Amino acid sequence: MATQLARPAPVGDPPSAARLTREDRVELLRTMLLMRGIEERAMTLYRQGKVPGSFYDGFGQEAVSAGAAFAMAPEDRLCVLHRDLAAHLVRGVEPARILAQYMGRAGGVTHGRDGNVHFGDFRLGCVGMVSMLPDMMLVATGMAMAFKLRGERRCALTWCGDGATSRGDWHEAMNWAAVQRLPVVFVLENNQFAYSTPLERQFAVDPVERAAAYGFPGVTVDGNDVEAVFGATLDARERALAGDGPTLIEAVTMRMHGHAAHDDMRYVPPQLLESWRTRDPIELYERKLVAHGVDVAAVRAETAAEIEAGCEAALAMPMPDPATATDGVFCDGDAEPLGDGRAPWSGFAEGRAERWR
Ligand SMILES: Cc1ncc(C[n+]2csc(CCOP(=O)(O)OP(=O)(O)O)c2C)c(N)n1
Ligand SMILES: [Mg+2]
Repeated sequence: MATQLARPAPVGDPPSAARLTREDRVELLRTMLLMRGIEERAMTLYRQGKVPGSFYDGFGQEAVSAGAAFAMAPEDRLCVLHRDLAAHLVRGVEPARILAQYMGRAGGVTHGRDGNVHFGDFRLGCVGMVSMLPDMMLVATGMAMAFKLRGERRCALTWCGDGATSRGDWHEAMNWAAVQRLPVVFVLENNQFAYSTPLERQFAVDPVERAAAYGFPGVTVDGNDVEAVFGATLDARERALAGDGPTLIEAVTMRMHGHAAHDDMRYVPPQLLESWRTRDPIELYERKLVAHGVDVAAVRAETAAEIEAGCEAALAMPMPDPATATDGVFCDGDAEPLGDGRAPWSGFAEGRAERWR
């Protein structure tokens, strides 16, 4: 059974999730709905031949990127992976720019330099994804090292897959972060598979246990419970900023689609998919918010309209001019210093991040 190695998730809200306001909760739901809707729309565009290459999505894993990104402050830095679209949305990347990115259009985040999931708007604090896995573990650790050396009170976060944990560089990052007590959070997105390889063919112990061997805490959360992911990340960030070093958070979830658009995932046992289908992170959260009196149908309608408008805008964007192919690829003159990553919509500016610290 592929889930054998995954520990049971703790029951109930983490205490820190109690700090979420009703507006925060609606924002979390909105972000997950946007991620799902954008990826569904992009899959259709892919099938229409408008998305070059392949297409990767995080269907069923929306809570992992939404919850973790939501716990981070504007000055923090996020290394966003291929199933973590909600993190870009939390930081304020608009649907039109994301859909344009997938289609390789001039208005995409990389202006057509990469028509795929390897992107990040550094002005919003998202580091463009390095495709070699798990190199973002090292990028996040390096950034955390820089923050510590400069005495800056900020934190780096990276997601990584279960497959990534078997690579040597994953262990190097874990070790160095621990030795230096770096302000970094590692979110292990345990989605039961690395391409077609199930967990029990990847490792003999749950990788969250490895954190203890390196000398820092590893915690397991229900990766389909957005507030559980949020709470664990918030705690890990507080630990990091207190100088107590890294945390490994294992978010247990399920990759509900194939590895990418071309993969029919016939290797996934149907009953495994069925059992996870009843635990869809968006449906679970909608049920919770209905109990809080939120008009969930209205939030759904708003996000659907936002995605449609974004898609129309992206489809109207031109392809990049080939003459500009190397523009922005190499650094001209001095490197632009990173700003504070403030996302205008996010409410960080209204002191929400202050409350969470
Ligand atoms: C070093 C390296 N080898 C192979 C790949 C191709 N590849 C991309 S995603 C992936 C599966 C990774 O599995 P996991 O880490 O569990 O992440 P998931 O896709 O399940 O989110 C592979 C093999 C890669 N990007 N980098
Ligand atoms: Mg995986």
